[in-house]
Amino acid sequence: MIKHVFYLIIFKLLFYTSIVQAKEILPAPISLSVSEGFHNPIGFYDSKPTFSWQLPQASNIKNQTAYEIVVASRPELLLKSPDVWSSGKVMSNQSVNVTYGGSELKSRQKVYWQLRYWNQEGHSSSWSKIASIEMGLLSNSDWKAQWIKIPDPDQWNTTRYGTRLFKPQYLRKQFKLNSKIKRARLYITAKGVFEASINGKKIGNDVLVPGWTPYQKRIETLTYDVTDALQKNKNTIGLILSEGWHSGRFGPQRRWDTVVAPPQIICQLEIEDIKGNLKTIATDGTWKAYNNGPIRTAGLYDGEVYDANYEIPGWNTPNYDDRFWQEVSVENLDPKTRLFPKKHATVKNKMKLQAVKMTAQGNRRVLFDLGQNMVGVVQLNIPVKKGDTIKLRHGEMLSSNGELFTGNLGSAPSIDYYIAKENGSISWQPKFTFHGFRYVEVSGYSKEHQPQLNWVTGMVQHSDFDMSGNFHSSHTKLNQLHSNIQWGLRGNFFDVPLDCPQRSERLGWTGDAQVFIPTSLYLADAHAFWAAWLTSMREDQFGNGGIPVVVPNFTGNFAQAGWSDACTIIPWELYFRTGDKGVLEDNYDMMKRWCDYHASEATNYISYMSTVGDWLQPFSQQKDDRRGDTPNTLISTAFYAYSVKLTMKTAEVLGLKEDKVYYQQLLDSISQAFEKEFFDENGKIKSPYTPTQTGYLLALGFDILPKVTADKAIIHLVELIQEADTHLRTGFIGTPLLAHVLDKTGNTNLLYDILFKETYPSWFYSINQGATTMWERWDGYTHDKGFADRALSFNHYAYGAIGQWMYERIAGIAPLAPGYKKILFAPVPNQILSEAKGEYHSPYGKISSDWKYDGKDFVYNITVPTNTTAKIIIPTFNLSNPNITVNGKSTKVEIKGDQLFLDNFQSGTFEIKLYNVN
Ligand code: RAM
Repeated sequence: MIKHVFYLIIFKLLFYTSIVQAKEILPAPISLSVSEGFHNPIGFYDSKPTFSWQLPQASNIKNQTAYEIVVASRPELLLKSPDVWSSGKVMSNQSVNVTYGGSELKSRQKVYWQLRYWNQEGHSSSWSKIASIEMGLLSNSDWKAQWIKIPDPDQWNTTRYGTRLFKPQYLRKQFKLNSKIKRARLYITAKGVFEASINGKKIGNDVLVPGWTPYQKRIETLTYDVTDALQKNKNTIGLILSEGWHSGRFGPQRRWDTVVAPPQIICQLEIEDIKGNLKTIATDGTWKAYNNGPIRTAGLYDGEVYDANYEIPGWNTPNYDDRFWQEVSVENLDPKTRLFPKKHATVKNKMKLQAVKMTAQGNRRVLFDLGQNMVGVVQLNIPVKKGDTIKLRHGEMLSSNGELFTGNLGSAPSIDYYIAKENGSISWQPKFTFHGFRYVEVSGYSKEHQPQLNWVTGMVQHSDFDMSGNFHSSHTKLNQLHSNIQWGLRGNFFDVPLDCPQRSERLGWTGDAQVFIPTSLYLADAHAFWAAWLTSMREDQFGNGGIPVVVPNFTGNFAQAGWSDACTIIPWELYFRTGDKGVLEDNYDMMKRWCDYHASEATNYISYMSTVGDWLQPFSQQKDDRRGDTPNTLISTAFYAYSVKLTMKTAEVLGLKEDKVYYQQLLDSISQAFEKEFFDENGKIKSPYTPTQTGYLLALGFDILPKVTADKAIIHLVELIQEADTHLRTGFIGTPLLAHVLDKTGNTNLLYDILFKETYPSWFYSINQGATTMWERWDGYTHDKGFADRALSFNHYAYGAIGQWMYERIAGIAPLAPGYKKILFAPVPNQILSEAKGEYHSPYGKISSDWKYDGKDFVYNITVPTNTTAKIIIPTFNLSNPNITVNGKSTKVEIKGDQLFLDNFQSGTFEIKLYNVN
C-alpha cells in the first residue's frame, strides 16, 4: 500500500512537471510605467497611481487575457508576500492605466512593483523586472523648512520700466555628518527659479525649476537623490535664486507693477546614514545669503548679466568663510499655498545645435546662424581678455540689410552679457533666462581674437519628454513642414504650453493649446505635460465657472470662447489619445462648471460670450485685422455646443447616465438654435451673418447641423474655398478644422490641394519664405514685402495643428478606440506623393504605417502592437476586383465604395500588397 502511494506521488510529480514544462513561459512585460508615463519616479505625486506596461512583440503573443501585479515595501517580498498590494490574477486585457488597489501611498514611501501577464492561450509570462515608486512630500505638514530669502535691502533695484528688479541671491548652509551616508533626498522648491548645488556640484540637469503654476495656490516641489553628493564630515549646500515667472517682469505690462513679492526658496535635505541615524537640514534662520555675486541680474525677458569679477570662489563648498554674508529672513508656509510634487518632467538642456554660419557685421560684431529657429540659451565658448564685455543678442530673423532683426521682441530685449575678469578661455551658459532665436550677434570680444564658428552653440531647452513621433514622405516640403511643427513643439513646450517663446508674451494661451494637443501627442510623450497643465487650469477656474484665456492666469478675470473651451477639449483629447480615464475624472467638474458659465452667457441657447474670434484670418475685413470675419456669436455658440458635447461624452465614459441625458438635451437645444439662427434652408450661412470658411467649418467640424443641412452646407464651404482659388481663409479657430471637415465629407483631394499650395496663405508659403518653425501668420515675413506689421512671432505652434492629419491620414495612424486599443490604419495616398510613413509610440508599443508605390503595385507595411487590434482601410484605386495579399497570402477583402476594408487584425507586422494599381 505504502509502495503504491509512493509510486502514485512520483507519477503525479512527473506528470505535473511535464505539464509545467510543456507550458510556455512567455517573455516578461516591458516598459513599466506609472500614472501619466513615469518610469521609476522619485518624489512622485500620485498616491493612487495607475500601472501600465507593454507586452513584447512576438508571434506567440497576440493579446493579454490576464495579469497579476504585486507591490511590496522591499524587492525580496514581491513574489513571496507582497505586503503593499497584490492584484491577484485578474482576467482582463487591460495593460494600460490599471488602478492600484492598495492603501494610499504616503509621503516618502517607497514601493516596488512587478507583474506578469497571460496571453491568448493562457500561457503566463515571466515576471517583469522590478520597478519602483518613491513618493515626494505630499502635504505641507511634511515640511519643517521655512521660506528664506535675503533680508529686504532698503530698496530693491528697479528695471528700466520702473518695476522691481530682484538681484539673484546666493544662499548657503554648512553642516557636518558624522557617518557615511546611506540615502539622502533633497526636497526643494522656490517662489522664483533656482539652481541647487552640494559641495560645489550642481544637482541635476534641470532648467528654470520648479516651473510655472498658479503660485498662490500651488507650487511644485522637486526631489533629488543626493546620496552621492554628500560626504562624511563637512558639507555645504548652495542655492542660487532668481526672479523667474514668480517675481520677474513677466506677462502683460499692466501686471508688472503688481509683482512685488521677492523670490524665496525652501528646501529640506533628509539624510539617513549607514548607522540608521536620520538628519534633516532645512532652510531656516541659520542660513546665510548674499546678492552681490556674478549673476548680476537675470530676467526671463531681459536676459542675464554675468560679471566674473564678482565670482565667489568656493561659495558652495565647505571651505568658504561666509561671515560677511547676511542672515536670511524667514517666513512660515502659508496653508493656502500648497507645496506639492511636480506632476510632469522639468525643463532640461535637451540638445545642442552647432552654429552653421558666421558673418562679420562690422564694429567687431559677428553674427552666428544656428540654421534653425530654436529656444533655450547659448553655450558660449570663447577666448576673453580681462575686462571684455561679451554681448549676446538673439533674434529669429535678419533684416534686409543682414542685421539681426529684433523688432518682434516687444519689451523682451533678450540680451546676455558676460564680463571677463581675466585673460583666458571661458565656457558659459546663462542659467535664469531663455530666448527664442536662430541668430546670435556676438560683440565685445577683443581685437586679437578671430571669431570662430565654435564660439556659439545653441542649447535647446524644453520640457523633458521623448519626441518619439516620426513622419517622412517623398515630398521635401511636407517633410520640412513636419520638422517645423516639431520645432514649434520643442520651442513652446516650456513647462507650460506657450504661444511663443521670444517676445514679451510667452504665455499659456488656451486657444493655441486646444488646437495643437492632438498633434502634440503624436510628436511627443506629452501625457503628463498636459495633465499637469490641466491641474493649473482647474486651480485658475473662476468662481463663476469661467476659464482664463491663459493658464497660469496672467491676463485677468475674463473668459473667451474658443480659448477657454480648452477646458473641455484638452481633457477629452488627452483621454481619447491615451486611454487615461483619470483625466476625465479629474477634470469633469471643471468641464461642468464651464458649461454652466457658457449657459450664463447665452440667451435662448445663442451664446454672446466674448471671443477674439478667428484670430489672424488672412484678408480680414475687420478694423483690427487680427480678428477674422466669422461672426462672434456663431463662434461662441459653436463652442458652446462643442463643450457641452464633450462634457456629455465624458459623462457617458464615466457612467453618469443622468448627466449624459442632461447634456444631450442641452446639446440638442443649442444645435437647433444654432441652425435656426445662422443657417437658411439651403445650408447657407444667412444674413446678416457673414458666411466664412470658418463659419462652415465650425458647424461641420463640431457636427452641430442635422445631416440634411450639413450635406448642403459643405457645398457652400467648397464654393468659398474655390472662390479663394483653393486657399484657406481661416485663422486660429478655422484652420485646425479644415482637414477634419474636408476629409470626412469626401473632399480629401481638395484638402491635398490646399495643403500643397505654395502661394499665400498656406503652409508651404511660409516654408518658401524660409521658415524653420511654424509662424504666427503665414506672411510674417516675405521675400518681397519684408516683415508684416504685427503678430510677428516666428515660433507659434498653432498652425502646426495640421500635423494631426499628416499622421492620421497621410501616414495613416489614428486611434479607433481610446488610447489606441484599436487602431485605424487609413492612409489616403495621393499622386503627389510616392510614399509616406509614420511612427508613433502608443501606450501599447510602437505603431508604424508605411506605404509606397512600387512599380505598378501599392505596398503597405504596418506594425500593430501587442494587445491591440487594427482596422485597415485603403483605397481600391478603382479596381473592381482587387488582387491583394497580406504577408504574401492572397486575401479576401470587403469593398465599400472606393475603399477596401480589412478588420480585426491582431498584433504583428504586416505587408499588404495591392497589385496593379496604376
Ligand atoms: C496672441 C497670442 C496667442 C493668441 C492670442 C489671442 O497675443 O500670441 O497666440 O491666442 O493673442
